[in-house]
Amino acid sequence: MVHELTARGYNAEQEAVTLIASTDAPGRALEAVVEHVDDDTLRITAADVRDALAASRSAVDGQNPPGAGELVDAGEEAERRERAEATDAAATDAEVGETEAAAADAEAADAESATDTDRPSSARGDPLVSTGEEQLNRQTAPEESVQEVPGENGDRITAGTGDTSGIDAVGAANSRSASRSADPALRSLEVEGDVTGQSTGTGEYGDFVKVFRDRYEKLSKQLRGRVNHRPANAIQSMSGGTDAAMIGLVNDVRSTKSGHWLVELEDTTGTFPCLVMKDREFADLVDELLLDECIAVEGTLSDDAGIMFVDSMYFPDVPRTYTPNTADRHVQAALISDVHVGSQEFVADAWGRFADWLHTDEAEHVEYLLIAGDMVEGVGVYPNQDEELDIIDIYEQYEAFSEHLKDVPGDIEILMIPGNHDAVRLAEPQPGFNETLREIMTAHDARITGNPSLVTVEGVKILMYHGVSLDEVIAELPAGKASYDEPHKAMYQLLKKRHVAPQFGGKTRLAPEEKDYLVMEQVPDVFHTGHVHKLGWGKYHDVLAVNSGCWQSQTDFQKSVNIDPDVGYAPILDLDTLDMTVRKFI
Ligand code: D5M
Ligand code: FE
Ligand code: ZN
Repeated sequence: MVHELTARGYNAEQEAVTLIASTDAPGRALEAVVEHVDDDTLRITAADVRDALAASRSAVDGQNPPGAGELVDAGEEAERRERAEATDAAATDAEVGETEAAAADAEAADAESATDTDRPSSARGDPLVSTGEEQLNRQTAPEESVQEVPGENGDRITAGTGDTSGIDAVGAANSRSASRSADPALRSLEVEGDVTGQSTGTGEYGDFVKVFRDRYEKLSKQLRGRVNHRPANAIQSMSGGTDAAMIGLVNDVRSTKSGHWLVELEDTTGTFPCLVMKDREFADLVDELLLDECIAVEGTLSDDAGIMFVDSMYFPDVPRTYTPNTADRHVQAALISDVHVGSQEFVADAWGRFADWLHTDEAEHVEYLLIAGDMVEGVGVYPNQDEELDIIDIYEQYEAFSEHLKDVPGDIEILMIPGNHDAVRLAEPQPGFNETLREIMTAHDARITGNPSLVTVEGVKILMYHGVSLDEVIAELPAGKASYDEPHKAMYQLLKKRHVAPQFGGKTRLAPEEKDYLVMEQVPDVFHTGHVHKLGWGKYHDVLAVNSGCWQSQTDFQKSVNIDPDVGYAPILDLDTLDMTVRKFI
């Protein structure tokens, strides 16, 4: 929205942006506003927007496109269910068939109710309009003051690395910020490695060959400088007792009768068996191996040249000397995931507090919101999931999600990738949402890219990946190396393997493409995942790994398997220092 306005040569008050974004057809509302303001206007104010919307109302009244009507209806319905107790005048005002013009009305009703002391605080998010002014009104109305809910707005956890024990809860000031003061022109956000629109795979055998060749190409390049490797077919014809090295994908890992490990490696020419003796100091690295990851080994061939005795093992890894990039100014990004709108367990009130906090002075440097998948609960994702659905229609779920997104200040840049609950193909890499879903979510102008995507925000490379493979890493590795309580350690493993989902054929479904989008060709500065619904962060060779928790309280399934989710946290990342603060909204 802000970009659209600047592209047309306008500056805008934050409230004006929020007002436009909160209408059901922001694109049209924006056009109406731009048409309405005087030619010499440079800065669009909230009053301009209200005038324009009111003026356009008479013009469009009675000739609403049916789509817009449905959208309002669904949004309102969702809102009603979530805030069943909210029955204020503005909400009932929002009848089916109203367009953005009606938003001005609802907004006006809202302004009137500022002095209405009976107004329930749950009316925070009017179905059509959630404005800065409304938030201001809340502050001035004593019965709705934040003191009623002490500490809930942005409790602060200081971020050490990897240690969530040092929780430091600090009450947050809650003053309103008029707008993000920084010049939007300072912002930059670029996306690489996004499969959206590039998918060519047909699932044929040849595609699988291609994608594994590409994986091998890219990852072996990382290892080539470290060993003097030979292809498998060359090693096969070497004489016994010679030194050898090979780079390959792990094809098989077996323990031998005497407790040693036989690791079979495969490259483009064949396979070769490599034996890791149980008493070698690196033998426990075998525990970390996942099938199809790429490693290098060095060793000596047996007398009959049929096997290699491994002396050292290498992973593509992040160089220990890696120095992360940082932004040139003090600016922050909120990293969240797993919103799960449409689930009965979606915590709408915590989300509301988070969105409210984003409007405060304290959050004035938060200029980006990055969401790592599972926007909605989806339909038919797991057996018996329907029993816990609040919204059963997938499109209505996205409409409701879109409504919640409108609570986020209009001048925050949003980027999101899909997860396994979202309505895109399950196999990874997952393309970004299709046109229909994008249409539903246009209100906030969010960038939508694939899972995974490498997002460079003001110079900081943030690898966003939903995280389905984390389940597998946690299942396969010993608890000390990866667990649900320390999801960032599972992320360290992926960084070490330089691949977001190494193991093929398990829980993680892979779609073969021309190239392997799941390889980390570049070292990210920040690795951001979700999926396991646990909060955890820490640094691996100076790369910050963050798993961002969720906005869904424990489901029946999670209860049955003892998953205790971390709900309602928002990790806030300083892009200039890569320090992180976690805020709690529950
Ligand atoms: O998954 C959230 C976490 O819970 C993730 O670690 C998978 C696990 N999970 C949740 N439901 C199931 C079922 N039914 N089977 C297996 N694993 C499950 P999310 O996909 O984000 O809901
Ligand atoms: Fe999830
Ligand atoms: Zn998930």
